[in-house]
Amino acid sequence: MTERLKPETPDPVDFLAIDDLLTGEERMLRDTVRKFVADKVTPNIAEWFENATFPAELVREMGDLGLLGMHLEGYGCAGTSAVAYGLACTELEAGDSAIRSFTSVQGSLVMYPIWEFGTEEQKQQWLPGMASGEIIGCFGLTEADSGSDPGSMRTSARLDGDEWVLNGTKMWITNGSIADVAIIWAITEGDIRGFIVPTDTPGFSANKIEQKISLRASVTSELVLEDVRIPHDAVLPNVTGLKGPLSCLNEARFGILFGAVGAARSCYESALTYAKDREQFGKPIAAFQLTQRKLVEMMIGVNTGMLLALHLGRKRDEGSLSAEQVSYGKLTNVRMALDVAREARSVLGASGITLEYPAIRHMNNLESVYTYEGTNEIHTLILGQAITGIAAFS
Ligand code: TGC
Ligand code: FAD
Repeated sequence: MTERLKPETPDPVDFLAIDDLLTGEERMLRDTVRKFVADKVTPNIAEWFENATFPAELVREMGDLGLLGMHLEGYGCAGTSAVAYGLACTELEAGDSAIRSFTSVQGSLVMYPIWEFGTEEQKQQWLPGMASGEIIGCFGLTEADSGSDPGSMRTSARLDGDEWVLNGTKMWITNGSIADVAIIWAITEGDIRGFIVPTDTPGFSANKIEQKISLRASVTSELVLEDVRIPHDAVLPNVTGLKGPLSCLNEARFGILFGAVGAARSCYESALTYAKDREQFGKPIAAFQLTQRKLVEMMIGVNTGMLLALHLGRKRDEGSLSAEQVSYGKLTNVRMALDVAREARSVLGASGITLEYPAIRHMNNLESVYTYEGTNEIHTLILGQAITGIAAFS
């Protein structure tokens, strides 16, 4: 312990110098995505949010940047590390949770099951077009009466000659009304199976859910399947049971635990800048102890959230990450991000209720992120089961 401490004050945002823990390649990718968000998302996101518009024109660009299915190998996918995928999610969600959501659904919930559980023909047919952004996918697991408990789903699939016939309704489906293809999870004789359903198949329809106050720049839909007939080889052959969709959720939850840090960082940066500029009682509001406490709590949240994400990402890259540890990250970082967003909103005062600043938009978005991909309560119970050995879901 003879080394002296560094005399420089740490960076106000990357206070723990977590950047130093990234490789040059990881920093380069992160900076590329950060620039994409700064150029294409940030200038327009308030308008998209206000008008409830998803920027479909960005999908091809995300494909060109290699962001779609980026952690998968082959079939036109970039084949990056898990950490690189996570860092991209952080930057995309700093722009808006809707943009990260799109990427999660496309890569982790639609491309991943085809890549992991599909035949070679299915991979060749769907993955390259999805990686480039020509084909958009959605993931139908949740139903109106089966949210946290997807095992109670009622959507059914039965074999009729050499065709599957699907019936049922899926609810709250991201990308539903803009998707070219849907992964539909349905009950067959006794077990849950996954099906690749082109959305122009007769009997398939999607209804956009209106009047959302959260994730307004993302499309969320109800999917209706009425005697939808698809070929017998449209089933994902290499998985049966709930572990099929739950394996996909592990992938997407991993992206979220990184993504939430981006939303939190955006809120913190905005509050910090504002607090240094805004004067009341003759001095910047950043000079008040109560404001400094808020800023410090936000900074700690962002930095510890990033450290946690990076730790879990490194574990994933070395093959030692468990699903329960993903739950730990999703629960902790989304809760942190929501706290940071609410605190940032308060620092911004009245200005904080407008879309001129990002805090209230992130705050509203994060209410969805808190609920989807396993609610805060479900992840608490997953952790409870992990430490006690007792399942308390029902
Ligand atoms: P349980 O009996 O515990 O397990 C059934 C089978 O699944 C296996 N399993 C897993 N496999 C892989 N990964 C995991 N994380 C797994 N968890 C469990 C398990 O081993 C078992 O396998 P087997 O071979 O014995 O059959 O299942 P359960 O019915 O008691 O439910 C457990 C529970 C509650 C944790 C699970 O159902 C759950 O996670 N519920 C939350 C549902 C959820 O997260 N839905 C998300 C829908 S998609 C979405 O929200 C997209 S948002 C997209 C965006 O815009 O970003
Ligand atoms: P419920 O399961 O009804 O839960 C309501 C409340 O009860 C929650 O607080 C919950 O934590 C609590 N609760 C439930 N069970 C328990 C328990 N055992 N113990 C204690 N508390 C419990 N789904 C998809 O399949 N694909 C998608 O693309 C998709 N995108 C989405 C996009 C958005 C914007 C939103 C909001 C949702 C999306 N979902 C999607 C659905 C999402 O996964 C579900 O909303 C989520 O799983 C929770 O289900 P639920 O809303 O039915 O709530």
